[in-house]
Amino acid sequence: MKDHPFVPLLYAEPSLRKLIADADNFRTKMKARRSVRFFSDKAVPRQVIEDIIMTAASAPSGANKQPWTFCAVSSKDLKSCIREAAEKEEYENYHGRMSEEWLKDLEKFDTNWQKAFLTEAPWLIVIFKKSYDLENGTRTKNYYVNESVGIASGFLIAAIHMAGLVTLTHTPSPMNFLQAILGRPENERPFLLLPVGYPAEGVTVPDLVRKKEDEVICWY
Ligand code: IYR
Repeated sequence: MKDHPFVPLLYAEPSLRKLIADADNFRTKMKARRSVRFFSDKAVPRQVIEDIIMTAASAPSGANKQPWTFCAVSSKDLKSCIREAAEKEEYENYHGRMSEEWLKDLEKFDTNWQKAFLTEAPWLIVIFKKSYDLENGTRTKNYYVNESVGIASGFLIAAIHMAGLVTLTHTPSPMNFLQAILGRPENERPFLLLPVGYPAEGVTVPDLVRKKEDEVICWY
């Protein structure tokens, strides 16, 4: 008799036909995902943001510690504070902290230090990673924190896309200001900042090429 209970897996085996069709359909849907830097200010219901976040929070994590907090920000004041602080850092990045090679690599995205999407998008989701947990003042360990939060971030981006919204993975650097502005505890460190909403009308995206099958897959 085990001390820790197991429950049956909720699983229905698809037919071979459905397996092939579903994998192909999902690939096609996900292929249409693009990072978007220009947002409409059209409102997105809080329930949709909650659903998207809870999809992310269903990700696997080291020892199931779920070492993440998702801050969902719709307050105009907080978004302005975040934009101001992010632009201050990005100004420094674009004017000396980033190497010539890095700036050259970014040319095709036409980015600069200005981050209007931080106030235009109806929601900002800020993902925090917990390098350790604090339970009643005592530190408890988390494991594979970067891997876990990275996987959850992927789930989040997929959920945003599948819901019909757009996002961008934004990483102003350094981004400790997010911890201060959002009043997060000392065990939480900012991981990613994602504006979420509808794309601005007529928005364009860079004409990027994704690697082909034989460039990313090695079959053995
Ligand atoms: N964080 C900066 C710079 C930047 C860096 C990378 I790597 C990108 O793929 C895009 C931008 C910015 O957000 O502009």
